[in-house]
Order: sequence, then structure tokens, then C-alpha cells
Amino acid sequence: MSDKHYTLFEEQQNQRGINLNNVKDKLKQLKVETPSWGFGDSGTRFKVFQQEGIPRDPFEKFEDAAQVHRYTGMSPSVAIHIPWDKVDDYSKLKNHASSLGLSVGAVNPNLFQDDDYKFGSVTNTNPSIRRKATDHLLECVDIAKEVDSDIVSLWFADGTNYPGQADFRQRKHWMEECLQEMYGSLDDHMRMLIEYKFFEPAFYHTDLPDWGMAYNMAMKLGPQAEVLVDTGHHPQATNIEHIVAYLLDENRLGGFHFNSRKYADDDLIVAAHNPYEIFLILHQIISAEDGTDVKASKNAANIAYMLDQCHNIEPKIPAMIRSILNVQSLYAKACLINLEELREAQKNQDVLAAEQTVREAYECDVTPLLQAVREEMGVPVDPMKAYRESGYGEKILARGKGGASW
Ligand code: AFD
Ligand code: MN
Ligand code: MN
Repeated sequence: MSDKHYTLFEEQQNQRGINLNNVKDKLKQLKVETPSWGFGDSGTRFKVFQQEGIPRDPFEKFEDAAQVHRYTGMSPSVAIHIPWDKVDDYSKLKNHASSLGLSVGAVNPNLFQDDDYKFGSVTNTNPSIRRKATDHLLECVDIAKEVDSDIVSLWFADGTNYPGQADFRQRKHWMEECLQEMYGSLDDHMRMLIEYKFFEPAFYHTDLPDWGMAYNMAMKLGPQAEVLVDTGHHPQATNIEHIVAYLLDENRLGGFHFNSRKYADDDLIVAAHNPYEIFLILHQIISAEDGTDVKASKNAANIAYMLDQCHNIEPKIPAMIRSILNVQSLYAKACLINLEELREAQKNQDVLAAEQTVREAYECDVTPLLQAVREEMGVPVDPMKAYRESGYGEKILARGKGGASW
């Protein structure tokens, strides 16, 4: 049955000038990291709904994350957040991860939950609080070294609520100073990703509100600093794919935090809203990878894809599987854009043909392709169903309520 569908699909794609073997290879290489905090209890400022079966410690978070990888074959690493995932012995965590077929991914410092950080962390007017924040950054670099991770991923809640509350330029200098010190502690192969967000928790100004300021910071720090794009961190109607193309061209696109939003930083299942946006972002990456600009192509091949989601009302593990599959399916569609045809249409200034070339790929049903790829990867053709039927979701209920939360 699925063979017949695949053969038909292959014929159609051949006619469109697409070589499916290349597409399959790309799909097999696509990996998306899951966030440890996405397995813990979470909520909004109004309420955290506790779920039964939530992991009670970082080790159990990795066990749940292993389920996502087991059914998708696509998420072999897990990002950690410190101190949420603080343990006495990080080599134990690393070994636990590898016994589950996983590795520890990006290390995320937490500079927003300590009382000291009420008026900022690396931008605080109090030098001893800036020292404390910098020490935490250095601690996270050390943890990354211990767990063999080459990424430290930075997000700052620093900002102000009222005009006149603080001196923007002064804070900029302080942030630069702290990040310089952290940069100096990186090993050569390590990368430091700088995430931006235009508001929340601060409502008047955020110290790193947009990609331009994050990019400028990365440029000042050096080649091991790159920009991280969290899809939920932009004002409405921002053209994220353009930002992505620009950063690729500047060779500073470090990674993604995928998630979906309707209004603000909603952290919903990626592509639950506006899947076309994710498709267009992935298209920019594939187009750079396939293009003649060697540096952009290298950058495109070296992006850290991660999820940054908090599933407040739905069960965590299947929500994570759903998210990974959504990225996979949109990536598959983006691979089906005939880039030669597109470049030809662009050269000829044929607006309708160019738009059609992009949209027609999006409209393809990629189910037979994904099923074939999963079969070849040795994972279930229907990962959601296989997880549901595995009984793991029921088994973990024995953990009870009151697991880890942020
Ligand atoms: C924030 C940022 C950042 C941070 C996370 C913490 O997206 O990635 O680490 O949420 O929950 O909004
Ligand atoms: Mn994020
Ligand atoms: Mn966010």
C-alpha cells in the first residue's frame, strides 16, 4: 500500500524535477533538540496546571525526552537549563543521557529567577549582582565542557518597565563587559548563541530586543558568538524568513528555538499556527545550503535546531513528538521547492511563476515521503500512534503529581 503511494509520489516529483534521494538524505540528517523544561510542569502567570507523571528530576526528563527520539529518530539531544537541571555530578547526567541514546545539548543559564535579578542581571546597576550573573554564565560554560556540549545559549530577561528607569547605554556597556568575559572562557569549538526578544517580562524596553542588536553583540564578541532566532520573539507581522536569510548571508545564524504563537511568546506546538511561516524559514535555509555562497551554505549546514515550548494543558511527550513531526513535514515540503526553477523565475522577474514554485511545494502531500523515510530510518511510520500504544504515558503516571516545574 505505502509502496504504491510512494512510487506514485516519486513519479510526480520526478516530473517536477525533484530528486527524492537527495530529499530523503536531507530528511534523515534533520535533527531537532528538545528542551528539558518542556517536559516539566509549566503554565502562565495565572496558573501552573500540574500534570500526573511529570519527571521529578533531570534524569527523568531525559527518560521522557528519549521517548521523543525513539519514535521520531530526530531528537538525539536535550537542552538543559541551569539551575532547573542542576545536579551534583554532571558526568552522571551525561552518562545517563548516553545510556538512553541521547546527548546533552545546549546549556541555558537562568538569569531571571533569582530575587537579585529583579532590576536586571548583567545590566544591573549593582556591580556585585553583575558579578554574580557573570559567574553563573561562566559556570554554564564549565557545565557545557563537562557534559561535552559545544553550545551555551543565552536569553536575558533584562529590561525596564518605565521611561527613565535606567540608562540604556550604560546597560549596553555592562552587558557587553559580562559577555566579553564569558566569551573568553569558551573553548575553540564552542559556540555562544544570543537570543533576542522584544518584550516580556519587561514591558518598556528589553536590553536585547531584536536580531540587529543581538547580531551587533555577536559581531563585537567574535566568530564564536551567533544569533539565535526564537520564532515567538518578534512583533506581529515580522518577516522572520528575511531575518534568517540575512543572518545566513552574514554567517551568524546560530540556531532556532521553534515554537508557535498567535499573539506573543505563546510557546505553543510549532506550526500549530501559521505553518507557512516555518516552511518559508526552512526554505531560506535549504536555499542557502544549496547555493553557490560557500560560507552561507556552511552556516546553513551548521544550525542548531531546537524547540522552546511549554505545553501547559496538553500531555508533554506527545506534544513534543507532534512538534518534531511538524518540523519534519514542513522541512520535507521546503525540500520540494524546485530551486532552479525558482531562480529562473526570479531572473526573469516572473512574479507569478516564482510565487507558484514556492507555494506548489507547500501544497504537496508529503505523507508517502515521510513514511518511506521513517521506514528507512527504522522508526515507526506513525510515531504518534506508536507512542500512544507503547503504554509509556500510562507507566509514568506512577510518578504522581508535583514533578519538576520552572
Ligand atoms: C524564554 C526564552 C528563552 C528562555 C526560556 C525560559 O525563549 O529561551 O530560556 O523562555 O523558559 O522566553
Ligand atoms: Mn527561546
Ligand atoms: Mn520564549
